[in-house]
Amino acid sequence: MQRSINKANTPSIETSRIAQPIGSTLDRFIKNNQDQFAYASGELSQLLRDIALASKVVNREVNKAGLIDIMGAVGSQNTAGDDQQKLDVLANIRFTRALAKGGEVCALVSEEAETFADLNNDGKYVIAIDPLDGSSNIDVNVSIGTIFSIYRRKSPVGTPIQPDDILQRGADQVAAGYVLYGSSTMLVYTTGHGVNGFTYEPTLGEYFLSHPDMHMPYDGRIYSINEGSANSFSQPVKDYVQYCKDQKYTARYIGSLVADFHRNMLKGGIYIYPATAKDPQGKLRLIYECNALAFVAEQAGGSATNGSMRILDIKPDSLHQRTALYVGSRNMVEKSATFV
Ligand code: FDP
Repeated sequence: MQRSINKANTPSIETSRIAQPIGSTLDRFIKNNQDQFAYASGELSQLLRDIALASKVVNREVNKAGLIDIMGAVGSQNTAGDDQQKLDVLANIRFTRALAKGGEVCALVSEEAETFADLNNDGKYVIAIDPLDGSSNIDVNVSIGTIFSIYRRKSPVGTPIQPDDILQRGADQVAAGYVLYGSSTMLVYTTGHGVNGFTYEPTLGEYFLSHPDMHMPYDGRIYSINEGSANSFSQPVKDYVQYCKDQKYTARYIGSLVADFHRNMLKGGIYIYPATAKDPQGKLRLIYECNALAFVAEQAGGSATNGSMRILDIKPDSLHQRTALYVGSRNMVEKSATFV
């Protein structure tokens, strides 16, 4: 007997899930939104493309970790005195090379280098980058990330770079974002007009818009802090952590800032790296870690402070300056400030 097919309930191949468009490519998105930039001459767009390209190369290396000899320490230390991992060094080379080739960047500040790289006096932009954040997670296949901040230089184009070009407040960023090398690879960025997230499709070699106009939940129930260091927290920080427990919040700490931040972006939560006895100024770096995430957080409706002051208002006085960081859902960050 011939089975009757209810045509009305059978989706045609064009309307079925497999034929759905998967969102704009990053390239097209950047192009379509170029006129939002204050100085829309195309260089910032190219710079974002250079970052995306370098991140694809790093993604390839990260995915090969374990198969070829790129895991483990190099035997040297970075500016923080941390052991440099092979992938840290490799990521730094990839990003520096891509940004130097592009020609839009006059100076590059990186976690992996003592001083800034003087790239091209004709470049309009200064970039600060942590090429591979969460180094302690590299060898164990846990999510890691890249963090970047872009500033417009203050000194005239064509002249030597000045300290004021490098030591700008986070509020002066023209763009910032991060790449998360996780169960999928994502690039999330802002140019000061909201936040958009792109997921990498490795077989096509493209980022596609997967998380348009991201908003961080106003409140959340996740707190992320390394409680192993609790003995060296100040009493107010201990009190806030106790408050989180009293509220029956969930503790989640990956130990990769980008991954903890991204989860809180989607689900709501707070990430804290406070001042500790070991790191009285905090551990994280203002210029190439905290500023970018603070900018993204604020653009997504969240908040970021050092406990008492807005991160984006801090005027740095040195390249590798550290700060305490409280970042995440606005209501949680504001609540934490009533303790610390
Ligand atoms: P890592 O030292 O492994 O590079 O940015 C530094 C950072 O990781 C963050 O990604 C992470 O959140 C934090 O430090 C982890 O520090 P603790 O091990 O002290 O918790």
